[in-house]
Amino acid sequence: MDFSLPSPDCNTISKTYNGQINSDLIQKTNERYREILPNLPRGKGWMTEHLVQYQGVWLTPNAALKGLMWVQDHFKPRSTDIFLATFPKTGTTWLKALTFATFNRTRYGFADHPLLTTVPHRCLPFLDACPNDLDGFPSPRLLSTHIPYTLLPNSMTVNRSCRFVYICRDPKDVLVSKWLFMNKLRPKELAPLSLEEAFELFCQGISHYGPYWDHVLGYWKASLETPEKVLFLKYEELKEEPSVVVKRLGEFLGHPFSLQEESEGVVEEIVKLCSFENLSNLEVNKSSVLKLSTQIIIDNRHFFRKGKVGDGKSYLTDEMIKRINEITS
Ligand code: PAP
Repeated sequence: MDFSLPSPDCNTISKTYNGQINSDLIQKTNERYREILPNLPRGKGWMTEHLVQYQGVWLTPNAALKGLMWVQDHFKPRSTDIFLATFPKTGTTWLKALTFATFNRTRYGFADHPLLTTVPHRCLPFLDACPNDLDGFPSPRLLSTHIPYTLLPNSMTVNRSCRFVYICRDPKDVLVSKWLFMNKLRPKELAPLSLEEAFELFCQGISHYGPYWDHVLGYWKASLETPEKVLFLKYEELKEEPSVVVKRLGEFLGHPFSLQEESEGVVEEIVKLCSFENLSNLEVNKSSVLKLSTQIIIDNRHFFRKGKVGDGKSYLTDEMIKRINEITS
């Protein structure tokens, strides 16, 4: 299996998909993008100068907006597709590792597992980056997305063809994790974002794929309506009882753990393999980089900071905590 992310450069929407998209259609999406961009509401960006608001969600004007339009216009889901859906900084890296390891557990041994030498982000292609070679992936495909449930095309949701694993996290921890991460990636020519600014933006919903609360609610409602299609997980529960959650994940993915696997400790092996302590100390995650596009290259180590529950509170004032809790309740 090829673990490399399929050419995710979104600078132009120029990729063909499954050989089914003709250039006229791509051209139309490009034209629509150029037409709408100047008129979209703008907000201050975290990693880029601005974010733009499109269909109620805040996106980077280049990669994320083009990615969403590409998905809405051109993505051809398969009924067997399984998506790992997340809001950034809620546990994507961890859940990618757990999902990949659970799904492929009969394929790879733990001693020479691909996750020992591959950053989890490379194991699940990122849909929003307009991958153009997904047809090479055998079914069922494991993919990832940050797109809010309500903005996904009907072919993925209304017809209920795809399955989604979603993870949410305490917004205080998401905000702080995101603020620290984004400032590391923020171009030198832009002044660092202060915590106060980041807090205001986050509360107003102006953050990648935000508002955060709308993102969570979209998947939460879908999980209530069709629990067999949307598995809704919490970072905090995963920290508390990883084995219980991994077993639920196995069932949802259609690969429940057998009694024999349980007695042989396979669940615990997966939890250990994907633990923060293990992943963050691997050479690949300490010293390699993830190239998301020609402009965006991220040190893998930035995906692993503390991996704790409640760390956000130590950065925020009492007033900030109160306000964010009020929005959440
Ligand atoms: P992404 O959106 O950039 O992919 P994502 O993986 O969703 O980021 O979130 C990163 C957070 O998950 C970090 O949290 P922190 O800043 O509060 O520390 C990161 O440390 C945490 N994380 C990464 N891997 C793991 C893991 N194996 N177990 C627990 N937490 C993890």
